[in-house]
Amino acid sequence: MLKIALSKGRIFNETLPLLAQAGIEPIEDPETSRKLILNTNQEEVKLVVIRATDVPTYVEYGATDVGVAGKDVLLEHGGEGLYEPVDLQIARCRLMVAAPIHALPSRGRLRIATKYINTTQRYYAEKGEQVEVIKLYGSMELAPLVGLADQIVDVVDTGNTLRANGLQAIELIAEISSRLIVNKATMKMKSKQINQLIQQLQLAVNKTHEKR
Ligand code: PRT
Ligand code: MG
Repeated sequence: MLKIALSKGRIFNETLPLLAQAGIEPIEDPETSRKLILNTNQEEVKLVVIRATDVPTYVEYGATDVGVAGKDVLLEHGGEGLYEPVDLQIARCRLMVAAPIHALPSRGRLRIATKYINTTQRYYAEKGEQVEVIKLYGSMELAPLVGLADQIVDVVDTGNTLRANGLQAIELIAEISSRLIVNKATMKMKSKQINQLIQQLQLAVNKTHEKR
């Protein structure tokens, strides 16, 4: 049995064509099915639908053998107990600091709202800057508009969400894409199956990018 953890939405949609090239195709559609464990064309392979931020936890504890997670989520989680053998080059975006377009220079300690508190604290510690980090669970763009924070740290794709809220990206923290992650014990115990999956996915990624 091989359990693969995926989150609904962009990661699921962009992983599917890569899995198909590795011979794995779900029989059920997660957008219409309420089931969280989906059967595939291979009796031995199941897809497990998990909240994006929970994927590293399921894989770390071996509840699922492998998973697909954004580098933003992995940086924040810390990645203990995990291998990260393939950059799937999907769900690409950038982790950025953003500020109001017409921000005045701030006096004193900057307040930064984000769901990426560990990554943000590490980033400013490395710069030697003292900031106050405020944990939010979503809609970070709102925080500067109502005076909760001076700036935010969030992932940015087109930048439309920032622009719509009078914000602009001012610093790049990291380029982000999604990775195949593998539980360290699984890598040993199911090495044949996992290595085959790694090879097939890497091949699928290479093919996708040759075409461009
Ligand atoms: O939605 P949920 O709270 O369940 O979890 P999630 O938001 O973490 O999941 P999901 O599926 O939205 O994102 C999964 C992964 O996709 C993230 O961990 C990133 O690695 C990656 N990714 C790529 C993105 C984006 N692009 C992206 N644009 N994740 C989020 N966004 C957000 C962005 O923060 C902004 O609010 O989408 C909004 C639109 O972006 P713009 O810049 O195009 O306007
Ligand atoms: Mg989302």
